[in-house]
Amino acid sequence: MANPLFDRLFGIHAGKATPFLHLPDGEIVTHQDFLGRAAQIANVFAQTGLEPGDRVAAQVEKSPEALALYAACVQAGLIFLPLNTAYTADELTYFIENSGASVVVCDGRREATLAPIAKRLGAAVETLNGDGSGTLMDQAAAMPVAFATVERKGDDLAAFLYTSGTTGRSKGAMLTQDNLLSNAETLVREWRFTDSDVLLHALPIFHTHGLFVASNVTLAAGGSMIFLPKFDVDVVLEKLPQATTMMGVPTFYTRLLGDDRFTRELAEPMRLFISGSAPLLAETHVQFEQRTGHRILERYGMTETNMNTSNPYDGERRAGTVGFPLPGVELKITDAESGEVLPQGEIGQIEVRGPNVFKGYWQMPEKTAAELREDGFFITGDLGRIDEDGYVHIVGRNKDLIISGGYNIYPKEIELVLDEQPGVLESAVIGVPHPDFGETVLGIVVPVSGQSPDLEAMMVAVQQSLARFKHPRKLILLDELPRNTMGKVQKNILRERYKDMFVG
Ligand code: MCA
Ligand code: AMP
Repeated sequence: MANPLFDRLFGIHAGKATPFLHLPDGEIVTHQDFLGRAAQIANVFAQTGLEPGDRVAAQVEKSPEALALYAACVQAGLIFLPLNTAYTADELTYFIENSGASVVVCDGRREATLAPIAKRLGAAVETLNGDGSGTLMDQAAAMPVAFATVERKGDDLAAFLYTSGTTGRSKGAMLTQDNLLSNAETLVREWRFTDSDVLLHALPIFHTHGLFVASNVTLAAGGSMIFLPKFDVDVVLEKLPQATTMMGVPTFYTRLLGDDRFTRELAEPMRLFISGSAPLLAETHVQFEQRTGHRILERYGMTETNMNTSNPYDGERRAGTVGFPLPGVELKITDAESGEVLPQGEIGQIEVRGPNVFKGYWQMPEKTAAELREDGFFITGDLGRIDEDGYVHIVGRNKDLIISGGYNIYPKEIELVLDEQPGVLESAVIGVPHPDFGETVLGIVVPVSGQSPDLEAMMVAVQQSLARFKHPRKLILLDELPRNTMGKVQKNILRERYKDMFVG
Protein backbone atom coordinates (compact mmCIF):
# COMPACT_ATOMS: atom_id res chain seq x y z
CA MET A 1 0.00 0.00 0.00
CA ALA A 2 1.16 3.49 -0.77
CA ASN A 3 0.08 5.11 2.47
CA PRO A 4 -1.37 2.45 4.78
CA LEU A 5 -3.06 4.77 7.26
CA PHE A 6 -4.67 6.97 4.64
CA ASP A 7 -5.64 4.10 2.35
CA ARG A 8 -7.20 2.03 5.10
CA LEU A 9 -9.01 4.74 7.06
CA PHE A 10 -9.89 7.27 4.38
CA GLY A 11 -9.08 6.03 0.88
CA ILE A 12 -11.46 3.08 1.16
CA HIS A 13 -14.36 5.51 1.27
CA ALA A 14 -13.46 7.30 -1.96
CA GLY A 15 -16.50 8.05 -4.08
CA LYS A 16 -18.98 6.93 -1.41
CA ALA A 17 -21.92 9.25 -0.87
CA THR A 18 -22.62 7.51 2.45
CA PRO A 19 -23.04 9.55 5.69
CA PHE A 20 -19.90 10.08 7.72
CA LEU A 21 -20.72 13.01 10.04
CA HIS A 22 -24.17 13.90 11.35
CA LEU A 23 -23.94 17.50 12.58
CA PRO A 24 -26.13 18.93 15.37
CA ASP A 25 -28.21 21.01 12.93
CA GLY A 26 -29.11 17.91 10.89
CA GLU A 27 -26.57 18.51 8.10
CA ILE A 28 -24.79 15.36 6.89
CA VAL A 29 -21.21 15.29 5.65
CA THR A 30 -20.74 12.30 3.38
CA HIS A 31 -17.50 10.35 3.09
CA GLN A 32 -17.03 11.81 -0.36
CA ASP A 33 -17.55 15.43 0.84
CA PHE A 34 -15.18 14.82 3.70
CA LEU A 35 -12.43 13.36 1.49
CA GLY A 36 -12.88 16.26 -0.94
CA ARG A 37 -12.29 18.79 1.85
CA ALA A 38 -9.27 16.84 3.08
CA ALA A 39 -7.80 16.75 -0.44
CA GLN A 40 -8.33 20.49 -0.81
CA ILE A 41 -6.47 21.16 2.43
CA ALA A 42 -3.68 18.78 1.38
CA ASN A 43 -3.38 20.76 -1.87
CA VAL A 44 -3.06 24.02 0.11
CA PHE A 45 -0.20 22.55 2.13
CA ALA A 46 1.54 21.09 -0.91
CA GLN A 47 1.33 24.44 -2.71
CA THR A 48 2.79 26.26 0.27
CA GLY A 49 5.80 23.99 -0.07
CA LEU A 50 5.29 21.71 2.93
CA GLU A 51 7.26 18.48 2.64
CA PRO A 52 6.43 15.03 4.03
CA GLY A 53 7.56 14.85 7.65
CA ASP A 54 6.88 18.55 8.32
CA ARG A 55 4.77 19.28 11.39
CA VAL A 56 1.35 20.93 11.28
CA ALA A 57 0.22 22.23 14.69
CA ALA A 58 -3.51 22.77 15.12
CA GLN A 59 -5.35 24.49 17.95
CA VAL A 60 -8.85 24.59 16.54
CA GLU A 61 -12.44 24.06 17.64
CA LYS A 62 -14.03 20.74 16.80
CA SER A 63 -15.61 20.81 13.33
CA PRO A 64 -15.73 18.62 10.20
CA GLU A 65 -12.95 20.79 8.76
CA ALA A 66 -10.79 20.23 11.85
CA LEU A 67 -11.13 16.49 11.32
CA ALA A 68 -10.46 16.92 7.59
CA LEU A 69 -7.25 18.73 8.56
CA TYR A 70 -6.09 15.52 10.25
CA ALA A 71 -7.01 13.48 7.17
CA ALA A 72 -5.19 16.00 4.95
CA CYS A 73 -2.01 15.66 6.99
CA VAL A 74 -2.15 11.88 6.72
CA GLN A 75 -2.72 12.09 2.97
CA ALA A 76 0.11 14.59 2.45
CA GLY A 77 2.55 12.70 4.71
CA LEU A 78 2.65 15.58 7.22
CA ILE A 79 2.87 15.04 10.96
CA PHE A 80 -0.34 16.17 12.66
CA LEU A 81 0.02 17.87 16.03
CA PRO A 82 -3.38 18.55 17.61
CA LEU A 83 -3.44 20.87 20.63
CA ASN A 84 -5.97 21.38 23.42
CA THR A 85 -8.04 24.51 22.74
CA ALA A 86 -7.57 25.51 26.39
CA TYR A 87 -3.79 25.96 26.09
CA THR A 88 -2.47 29.45 26.75
CA ALA A 89 -0.01 31.37 24.57
CA ASP A 90 2.84 30.34 26.92
CA GLU A 91 1.98 26.68 26.53
CA LEU A 92 1.59 26.99 22.75
CA THR A 93 4.94 28.71 22.37
CA TYR A 94 6.64 25.67 23.84
CA PHE A 95 4.80 23.21 21.57
CA ILE A 96 5.47 25.19 18.40
CA GLU A 97 9.11 25.66 19.25
CA ASN A 98 9.73 22.12 20.46
CA SER A 99 8.03 20.47 17.51
CA GLY A 100 9.53 22.84 14.93
CA ALA A 101 6.07 23.14 13.37
CA SER A 102 6.04 24.68 9.88
CA VAL A 103 2.42 25.78 10.11
CA VAL A 104 0.15 26.67 12.99
CA VAL A 105 -3.57 26.45 12.31
CA CYS A 106 -5.54 28.39 14.93
CA ASP A 107 -8.92 29.95 15.56
CA GLY A 108 -9.22 33.48 14.12
CA ARG A 109 -9.72 34.81 17.66
CA ARG A 110 -6.23 33.69 18.60
CA GLU A 111 -4.45 34.87 15.47
CA ALA A 112 -3.34 38.23 16.89
CA THR A 113 -1.72 36.51 19.88
CA LEU A 114 -0.19 33.63 17.98
CA ALA A 115 1.03 35.34 14.81
CA PRO A 116 4.04 37.11 16.41
CA ILE A 117 5.01 33.94 18.29
CA ALA A 118 4.77 31.82 15.14
CA LYS A 119 6.71 34.40 13.15
CA ARG A 120 9.53 34.43 15.66
CA LEU A 121 9.64 30.63 15.49
CA GLY A 122 9.53 30.54 11.69
CA ALA A 123 6.04 29.02 11.36
CA ALA A 124 3.28 30.21 9.03
CA VAL A 125 -0.20 30.84 10.47
CA GLU A 126 -3.55 29.85 8.98
CA THR A 127 -6.91 30.30 10.64
CA LEU A 128 -9.73 27.80 10.95
CA ASN A 129 -12.80 28.75 12.97
CA GLY A 130 -15.40 26.49 14.52
CA ASP A 131 -17.82 27.24 11.67
CA GLY A 132 -15.24 26.19 9.04
CA SER A 133 -14.41 29.74 7.98
CA GLY A 134 -10.91 31.23 7.98
CA THR A 135 -7.87 31.50 5.73
CA LEU A 136 -7.31 27.75 5.47
CA MET A 137 -10.68 26.89 3.98
CA ASP A 138 -10.71 30.10 1.91
CA GLN A 139 -7.64 28.83 0.08
CA ALA A 140 -8.88 25.26 0.09
CA ALA A 141 -12.09 26.30 -1.68
CA ALA A 142 -10.09 27.11 -4.82
CA MET A 143 -8.24 23.76 -4.82
CA PRO A 144 -9.06 20.48 -6.58
CA VAL A 145 -11.02 17.92 -4.58
CA ALA A 146 -8.45 15.25 -5.39
CA PHE A 147 -4.88 14.92 -4.16
CA ALA A 148 -2.16 12.43 -5.12
CA THR A 149 -1.66 10.62 -1.81
CA VAL A 150 1.94 10.85 -0.60
CA GLU A 151 3.62 7.51 -0.16
CA ARG A 152 4.35 6.54 3.44
CA LYS A 153 5.57 3.44 5.19
CA GLY A 154 3.99 1.96 8.29
CA ASP A 155 6.96 3.08 10.36
CA ASP A 156 6.71 6.72 9.27
CA LEU A 157 5.42 9.25 11.77
CA ALA A 158 1.79 10.29 11.52
CA ALA A 159 1.24 12.39 14.64
CA PHE A 160 2.81 14.04 17.66
CA LEU A 161 0.74 14.23 20.81
CA TYR A 162 2.24 16.20 23.66
CA THR A 163 2.02 14.72 27.09
CA SER A 164 3.27 16.43 30.19
CA GLY A 165 5.91 14.98 32.40
CA THR A 166 6.86 14.74 36.05
CA THR A 167 9.54 17.37 35.43
CA GLY A 168 6.90 19.80 34.16
CA ARG A 169 8.25 19.74 30.59
CA SER A 170 5.93 18.33 27.94
CA LYS A 171 7.15 15.58 25.65
CA GLY A 172 6.04 14.98 22.08
CA ALA A 173 4.97 11.35 21.76
CA MET A 174 5.85 10.23 18.21
CA LEU A 175 3.13 7.97 16.81
CA THR A 176 3.65 6.04 13.60
CA GLN A 177 1.15 5.07 10.94
CA ASP A 178 1.35 1.47 12.19
CA ASN A 179 0.73 2.49 15.83
CA LEU A 180 -2.54 4.15 14.88
CA LEU A 181 -3.66 1.68 12.26
CA SER A 182 -2.94 -1.50 14.21
CA ASN A 183 -4.91 -0.18 17.17
CA ALA A 184 -7.87 0.96 15.08
CA GLU A 185 -8.10 -2.43 13.35
CA THR A 186 -7.89 -4.29 16.65
CA LEU A 187 -10.57 -2.17 18.30
CA VAL A 188 -12.96 -2.55 15.36
CA ARG A 189 -12.74 -6.31 15.78
CA GLU A 190 -12.79 -6.38 19.58
CA TRP A 191 -15.74 -3.99 19.89
CA ARG A 192 -17.55 -5.36 16.80
CA PHE A 193 -17.82 -2.06 14.95
CA THR A 194 -19.47 -2.22 11.52
CA ASP A 195 -20.64 0.18 8.86
CA SER A 196 -24.06 0.25 10.56
CA ASP A 197 -22.64 1.85 13.68
CA VAL A 198 -23.46 5.44 14.53
CA LEU A 199 -21.10 6.69 17.23
CA LEU A 200 -22.20 9.53 19.49
CA HIS A 201 -19.03 11.64 19.47
CA ALA A 202 -18.95 14.34 22.17
CA LEU A 203 -15.22 14.12 22.98
CA PRO A 204 -12.63 16.68 21.94
CA ILE A 205 -10.59 15.65 18.87
CA PHE A 206 -7.20 16.85 20.09
CA HIS A 207 -6.50 13.77 22.22
CA THR A 208 -6.14 10.05 21.63
CA HIS A 209 -9.63 9.20 22.87
CA GLY A 210 -11.65 11.42 20.51
CA LEU A 211 -9.27 11.29 17.55
CA PHE A 212 -7.52 7.95 17.38
CA VAL A 213 -9.99 5.77 19.23
CA ALA A 214 -13.41 7.21 18.37
CA SER A 215 -12.74 8.67 14.91
CA ASN A 216 -10.24 6.10 13.61
CA VAL A 217 -12.40 3.18 14.71
CA THR A 218 -15.47 4.67 13.02
CA LEU A 219 -13.47 5.33 9.85
CA ALA A 220 -11.95 1.85 9.78
CA ALA A 221 -15.40 0.28 10.21
CA GLY A 222 -17.06 2.57 7.66
CA GLY A 223 -19.63 3.80 10.15
CA SER A 224 -20.75 7.33 10.94
CA MET A 225 -20.59 9.74 13.87
CA ILE A 226 -23.01 12.17 15.49
CA PHE A 227 -20.36 14.84 15.71
CA LEU A 228 -21.08 17.20 18.63
CA PRO A 229 -18.86 20.18 19.44
CA LYS A 230 -18.68 19.18 23.12
CA PHE A 231 -20.39 17.16 25.81
CA ASP A 232 -23.65 18.92 26.61
CA VAL A 233 -26.02 16.65 28.49
CA ASP A 234 -29.16 18.14 26.88
CA VAL A 235 -27.85 17.58 23.36
CA VAL A 236 -26.48 14.12 24.18
CA LEU A 237 -29.88 13.03 25.54
CA GLU A 238 -31.58 14.39 22.43
CA LYS A 239 -29.21 12.62 20.02
CA LEU A 240 -28.85 9.32 21.85
CA PRO A 241 -31.82 7.64 20.12
CA GLN A 242 -30.06 8.04 16.75
CA ALA A 243 -26.82 6.44 17.98
CA THR A 244 -25.73 2.83 18.37
CA THR A 245 -22.56 3.41 20.39
CA MET A 246 -20.96 6.03 22.59
CA MET A 247 -17.45 6.59 23.91
CA GLY A 248 -16.75 8.81 26.87
CA VAL A 249 -14.72 9.66 29.93
CA PRO A 250 -16.29 8.71 33.29
CA THR A 251 -17.60 12.28 33.78
CA PHE A 252 -19.89 11.75 30.76
CA TYR A 253 -21.46 8.74 32.45
CA THR A 254 -21.80 10.31 35.90
CA ARG A 255 -23.41 13.38 34.32
CA LEU A 256 -25.86 11.17 32.41
CA LEU A 257 -26.70 9.25 35.57
CA GLY A 258 -27.27 12.56 37.35
CA ASP A 259 -30.08 13.37 34.91
CA ASP A 260 -33.54 11.79 35.35
CA ARG A 261 -34.19 12.03 31.62
CA PHE A 262 -31.51 9.36 31.10
CA THR A 263 -33.83 6.37 31.29
CA ARG A 264 -33.72 2.70 30.44
CA GLU A 265 -36.00 3.33 27.43
CA LEU A 266 -33.56 5.88 26.06
CA ALA A 267 -30.40 3.84 26.59
CA GLU A 268 -31.57 0.29 25.97
CA PRO A 269 -31.55 0.35 22.15
CA MET A 270 -27.85 1.30 22.18
CA ARG A 271 -25.37 -1.41 21.25
CA LEU A 272 -22.41 -0.33 23.37
CA PHE A 273 -21.15 2.27 25.88
CA ILE A 274 -17.36 2.51 26.25
CA SER A 275 -15.43 4.36 28.96
CA GLY A 276 -11.78 5.28 29.38
CA SER A 277 -9.11 7.94 30.01
CA ALA A 278 -9.69 7.86 33.77
CA PRO A 279 -10.88 5.30 36.32
CA LEU A 280 -14.58 4.50 36.16
CA LEU A 281 -15.77 3.96 39.72
CA ALA A 282 -17.17 0.46 40.22
CA GLU A 283 -20.19 2.17 41.75
CA THR A 284 -20.84 4.11 38.51
CA HIS A 285 -20.59 0.84 36.57
CA VAL A 286 -23.17 -0.77 38.85
CA GLN A 287 -25.54 2.23 38.85
CA PHE A 288 -25.33 2.40 35.07
CA GLU A 289 -26.34 -1.22 34.71
CA GLN A 290 -29.21 -0.79 37.15
CA ARG A 291 -30.49 2.24 35.25
CA THR A 292 -29.99 1.07 31.68
CA GLY A 293 -29.41 -2.67 31.60
CA HIS A 294 -26.04 -2.00 29.94
CA ARG A 295 -22.64 -2.86 31.34
CA ILE A 296 -20.18 -0.14 30.38
CA LEU A 297 -17.15 -1.56 28.59
CA GLU A 298 -14.05 -0.06 30.24
CA ARG A 299 -10.70 0.00 28.50
CA TYR A 300 -7.25 1.39 29.31
CA GLY A 301 -4.89 3.38 27.16
CA MET A 302 -2.32 6.12 27.01
CA THR A 303 -1.17 8.79 24.62
CA GLU A 304 2.08 6.85 24.09
CA THR A 305 0.42 3.51 23.45
CA ASN A 306 -3.14 4.06 22.22
CA MET A 307 -5.27 1.31 23.76
CA ASN A 308 -3.67 -1.49 25.77
CA THR A 309 -6.47 -3.44 27.39
CA SER A 310 -10.21 -3.81 27.14
CA ASN A 311 -13.00 -5.59 28.89
CA PRO A 312 -14.51 -8.23 26.63
CA TYR A 313 -17.37 -7.54 24.26
CA ASP A 314 -18.96 -10.94 24.82
CA GLY A 315 -17.63 -12.11 28.16
CA GLU A 316 -18.02 -10.55 31.59
CA ARG A 317 -17.30 -6.80 31.76
CA ARG A 318 -15.93 -6.63 35.25
CA ALA A 319 -16.48 -3.41 37.21
CA GLY A 320 -13.31 -1.80 38.56
CA THR A 321 -11.10 -3.54 36.00
CA VAL A 322 -9.81 -2.60 32.56
CA GLY A 323 -10.13 -6.13 31.18
CA PHE A 324 -7.52 -8.07 29.24
CA PRO A 325 -4.55 -7.07 27.08
CA LEU A 326 -5.73 -6.50 23.51
CA PRO A 327 -4.65 -9.05 20.88
CA GLY A 328 -1.03 -8.34 19.95
CA VAL A 329 -0.38 -6.37 23.16
CA GLU A 330 1.83 -7.92 25.85
CA LEU A 331 1.31 -6.64 29.39
CA LYS A 332 3.38 -7.45 32.45
CA ILE A 333 3.48 -6.35 36.06
CA THR A 334 7.00 -5.64 37.23
CA ASP A 335 8.89 -4.56 40.30
CA ALA A 336 9.61 -0.83 39.99
CA GLU A 337 13.16 -1.21 41.35
CA SER A 338 14.40 -4.36 39.64
CA GLY A 339 12.14 -4.47 36.58
CA GLU A 340 11.55 -8.19 37.30
CA VAL A 341 8.13 -9.69 36.56
CA LEU A 342 6.17 -10.11 39.79
CA PRO A 343 4.23 -13.23 40.75
CA GLN A 344 0.62 -13.31 39.52
CA GLY A 345 -1.70 -11.22 41.70
CA GLU A 346 0.95 -8.87 43.08
CA ILE A 347 0.82 -5.12 42.58
CA GLY A 348 3.56 -3.54 40.50
CA GLN A 349 4.19 -1.23 37.59
CA ILE A 350 2.39 -1.93 34.33
CA GLU A 351 4.59 -2.39 31.26
CA VAL A 352 3.27 -2.92 27.73
CA ARG A 353 4.69 -3.93 24.37
CA GLY A 354 3.07 -4.21 20.96
CA PRO A 355 2.51 -2.57 17.59
CA ASN A 356 0.57 0.15 19.40
CA VAL A 357 3.57 1.41 21.39
CA PHE A 358 5.01 4.73 20.19
CA LYS A 359 8.45 5.35 18.73
CA GLY A 360 9.74 7.62 21.50
CA TYR A 361 9.65 11.25 22.56
CA TRP A 362 10.56 13.80 19.92
CA GLN A 363 14.17 14.89 20.36
CA MET A 364 14.32 13.56 23.92
CA PRO A 365 16.45 10.41 23.77
CA GLU A 366 17.10 10.30 27.53
CA LYS A 367 13.42 10.53 28.41
CA THR A 368 12.65 7.90 25.79
CA ALA A 369 15.33 5.59 27.20
CA ALA A 370 13.98 6.08 30.73
CA GLU A 371 10.49 4.88 29.81
CA LEU A 372 10.84 2.71 26.73
CA ARG A 373 13.03 -0.32 27.30
CA GLU A 374 15.35 -1.62 24.61
CA ASP A 375 13.25 -4.78 24.34
CA GLY A 376 10.22 -2.63 23.41
CA PHE A 377 8.37 -2.64 26.75
CA PHE A 378 7.00 0.77 27.74
CA ILE A 379 6.86 1.62 31.45
CA THR A 380 3.42 3.17 31.76
CA GLY A 381 3.79 4.72 35.23
CA ASP A 382 0.52 3.06 36.22
CA LEU A 383 0.36 0.56 39.06
CA GLY A 384 -1.74 -2.54 38.66
CA ARG A 385 -2.28 -6.22 39.22
CA ILE A 386 -3.70 -9.09 37.24
CA ASP A 387 -6.36 -11.12 39.02
CA GLU A 388 -6.78 -14.89 38.91
CA ASP A 389 -9.03 -14.63 35.84
CA GLY A 390 -6.59 -12.45 33.93
CA TYR A 391 -8.39 -9.12 34.36
CA VAL A 392 -6.08 -6.13 34.76
CA HIS A 393 -6.82 -3.83 37.70
CA ILE A 394 -5.30 -0.35 37.83
CA VAL A 395 -4.72 0.39 41.48
CA GLY A 396 -2.79 3.63 41.38
CA ARG A 397 -0.04 5.60 39.70
CA ASN A 398 3.70 5.54 40.06
CA LYS A 399 3.76 8.99 38.48
CA ASP A 400 2.65 12.29 39.95
CA LEU A 401 -0.41 12.82 37.79
CA ILE A 402 -3.93 14.15 38.32
CA ILE A 403 -6.72 13.19 35.90
CA SER A 404 -9.57 15.71 35.95
CA GLY A 405 -12.56 14.98 33.72
CA GLY A 406 -10.25 12.89 31.52
CA TYR A 407 -7.59 15.60 31.15
CA ASN A 408 -4.12 14.89 32.49
CA ILE A 409 -2.55 17.45 34.76
CA TYR A 410 1.03 17.18 35.95
CA PRO A 411 1.38 18.86 39.38
CA LYS A 412 4.96 19.88 38.66
CA GLU A 413 3.83 22.34 36.00
CA ILE A 414 1.61 24.16 38.51
CA GLU A 415 4.14 23.93 41.35
CA LEU A 416 6.74 25.63 39.15
CA VAL A 417 4.42 28.62 38.68
CA LEU A 418 3.41 28.78 42.36
CA ASP A 419 7.01 28.52 43.58
CA GLU A 420 7.96 31.62 41.58
CA GLN A 421 5.41 33.84 43.31
CA PRO A 422 6.47 36.41 45.93
CA GLY A 423 6.50 35.15 49.50
CA VAL A 424 6.29 31.47 48.52
CA LEU A 425 8.82 29.06 49.95
CA GLU A 426 7.49 25.96 48.24
CA SER A 427 4.27 24.31 47.13
CA ALA A 428 2.65 20.93 46.60
CA VAL A 429 -0.14 20.33 44.13
CA ILE A 430 -2.31 17.26 44.64
CA GLY A 431 -5.40 15.63 43.18
CA VAL A 432 -8.38 15.16 45.49
CA PRO A 433 -11.70 13.41 44.80
CA HIS A 434 -14.30 15.50 42.98
CA PRO A 435 -17.91 14.43 42.29
CA ASP A 436 -17.97 15.64 38.66
CA PHE A 437 -14.37 15.50 37.45
CA GLY A 438 -13.28 12.40 39.41
CA GLU A 439 -10.28 14.29 40.70
CA THR A 440 -9.56 17.98 40.96
CA VAL A 441 -6.55 20.16 41.68
CA LEU A 442 -5.68 21.46 45.15
CA GLY A 443 -2.66 23.73 45.62
CA ILE A 444 -0.90 23.82 48.98
CA VAL A 445 1.44 26.75 49.50
CA VAL A 446 4.10 27.16 52.17
CA PRO A 447 4.95 30.84 52.81
CA VAL A 448 8.43 32.14 53.45
CA SER A 449 8.64 32.55 57.23
CA GLY A 450 6.87 35.71 58.35
CA GLN A 451 5.29 36.46 54.97
CA SER A 452 1.68 36.07 53.83
CA PRO A 453 1.57 35.53 50.08
CA ASP A 454 -1.42 36.88 48.15
CA LEU A 455 -3.40 33.81 47.05
CA GLU A 456 -5.54 35.78 44.60
CA ALA A 457 -2.48 37.21 42.85
CA MET A 458 -1.14 33.68 42.70
CA MET A 459 -4.27 32.45 40.93
CA VAL A 460 -3.89 35.26 38.38
CA ALA A 461 -0.31 34.16 37.70
CA VAL A 462 -1.49 30.58 37.17
CA GLN A 463 -4.25 31.77 34.84
CA GLN A 464 -1.77 33.65 32.69
CA SER A 465 0.44 30.69 32.04
CA LEU A 466 -1.65 27.53 32.28
CA ALA A 467 -4.82 26.21 30.65
CA ARG A 468 -8.05 26.59 32.64
CA PHE A 469 -8.48 22.89 33.38
CA LYS A 470 -5.13 22.87 35.21
CA HIS A 471 -6.03 25.69 37.61
CA PRO A 472 -6.25 24.71 41.26
CA ARG A 473 -9.87 24.76 42.45
CA LYS A 474 -8.49 26.07 45.70
CA LEU A 475 -5.19 27.29 47.17
CA ILE A 476 -4.47 26.85 50.83
CA LEU A 477 -1.60 27.95 53.08
CA LEU A 478 0.27 25.47 55.25
CA ASP A 479 3.26 26.08 57.52
CA GLU A 480 5.21 23.11 56.24
CA LEU A 481 4.85 20.07 53.99
CA PRO A 482 5.05 16.55 55.41
CA ARG A 483 8.30 14.86 54.36
CA ASN A 484 9.78 11.41 54.73
CA THR A 485 13.23 10.74 56.13
CA MET A 486 14.72 11.23 52.66
CA GLY A 487 13.21 14.72 52.55
CA LYS A 488 10.64 13.80 49.87
CA VAL A 489 7.23 15.47 50.16
CA GLN A 490 4.66 12.90 51.24
CA LYS A 491 1.80 13.75 48.93
CA ASN A 492 -0.09 10.65 50.06
CA ILE A 493 -0.45 12.23 53.51
CA LEU A 494 -1.72 15.47 51.97
CA ARG A 495 -4.16 13.58 49.72
CA GLU A 496 -5.53 11.74 52.74
CA ARG A 497 -5.81 14.93 54.82
CA TYR A 498 -7.74 16.85 52.15
CA LYS A 499 -9.65 14.00 50.52
CA ASP A 500 -13.08 15.27 51.62
CA MET A 501 -12.56 18.88 50.58
CA PHE A 502 -14.88 18.65 47.53
CA VAL A 503 -17.00 15.61 48.37
CA GLY A 504 -19.28 14.46 51.14
C1 MCA B 1 -13.51 21.93 31.56
N1 MCA B 1 -13.05 22.52 32.67
C2 MCA B 1 -12.38 21.63 33.38
C3 MCA B 1 -12.41 20.44 32.62
N2 MCA B 1 -13.12 20.66 31.50
N3 MCA B 1 -11.75 21.71 34.57
C4 MCA B 1 -11.14 20.62 35.00
N4 MCA B 1 -11.13 19.44 34.31
C5 MCA B 1 -11.75 19.33 33.13
N5 MCA B 1 -11.73 18.18 32.45
C6 MCA B 1 -13.25 23.89 33.16
C7 MCA B 1 -13.99 24.74 32.19
O1 MCA B 1 -13.03 25.49 31.46
C8 MCA B 1 -14.87 25.59 33.09
O2 MCA B 1 -14.16 26.67 33.53
C9 MCA B 1 -15.13 24.73 34.27
O3 MCA B 1 -14.06 23.78 34.29
C10 MCA B 1 -16.43 23.98 34.25
O4 MCA B 1 -16.72 23.61 32.94
P1 MCA B 1 -17.86 22.61 32.54
O5 MCA B 1 -18.83 23.35 31.71
O6 MCA B 1 -18.34 21.81 33.68
O7 MCA B 1 -16.96 21.68 31.67
P2 MCA B 1 -17.30 21.11 30.28
O8 MCA B 1 -17.02 22.09 29.23
O9 MCA B 1 -18.65 20.49 30.38
O10 MCA B 1 -16.16 20.00 30.16
C11 MCA B 1 -16.10 18.89 31.02
C12 MCA B 1 -15.83 17.63 30.19
C13 MCA B 1 -14.59 17.91 29.32
C14 MCA B 1 -17.04 17.35 29.31
C15 MCA B 1 -15.61 16.48 31.12
O11 MCA B 1 -13.50 18.27 30.15
C16 MCA B 1 -14.24 16.78 28.42
O12 MCA B 1 -14.80 16.63 27.34
N6 MCA B 1 -13.28 15.91 28.86
C17 MCA B 1 -12.80 14.84 28.04
C18 MCA B 1 -11.31 14.89 27.99
C19 MCA B 1 -10.72 13.83 27.05
O13 MCA B 1 -11.14 13.66 25.92
N7 MCA B 1 -9.72 13.09 27.54
C20 MCA B 1 -9.10 12.06 26.79
C21 MCA B 1 -7.60 12.24 26.80
P3 MCA B 1 -14.88 28.07 33.83
O14 MCA B 1 -15.94 27.76 34.84
O15 MCA B 1 -13.80 28.94 34.31
O16 MCA B 1 -15.44 28.48 32.51
S1 MCA B 1 -6.82 10.84 25.90
C22 MCA B 1 -6.46 9.81 27.16
O17 MCA B 1 -6.62 10.15 28.30
C23 MCA B 1 -6.00 8.40 26.98
C24 MCA B 1 -5.15 8.11 25.84
C25 MCA B 1 -7.19 7.47 26.97
O18 MCA B 1 -7.08 6.41 27.61
O19 MCA B 1 -8.20 7.83 26.36
P1 AMP C 1 -2.85 10.21 28.70
O1 AMP C 1 -1.52 10.72 29.10
O2 AMP C 1 -3.86 11.29 28.45
O3 AMP C 1 -2.66 9.31 27.59
O4 AMP C 1 -3.44 9.42 29.92
C1 AMP C 1 -3.08 8.11 30.17
C2 AMP C 1 -3.36 7.75 31.59
O5 AMP C 1 -4.78 7.77 31.82
C3 AMP C 1 -2.95 6.34 31.90
O6 AMP C 1 -1.57 6.23 32.16
C4 AMP C 1 -3.82 6.02 33.09
O7 AMP C 1 -3.23 6.54 34.28
C5 AMP C 1 -5.09 6.79 32.78
N1 AMP C 1 -6.16 5.92 32.26
C6 AMP C 1 -6.59 5.74 30.99
N2 AMP C 1 -7.62 4.87 30.94
C7 AMP C 1 -7.86 4.50 32.22
C8 AMP C 1 -8.79 3.64 32.85
N3 AMP C 1 -9.72 2.99 32.17
N4 AMP C 1 -8.70 3.49 34.19
C9 AMP C 1 -7.77 4.14 34.92
N5 AMP C 1 -6.88 4.98 34.39
C10 AMP C 1 -6.92 5.17 33.06
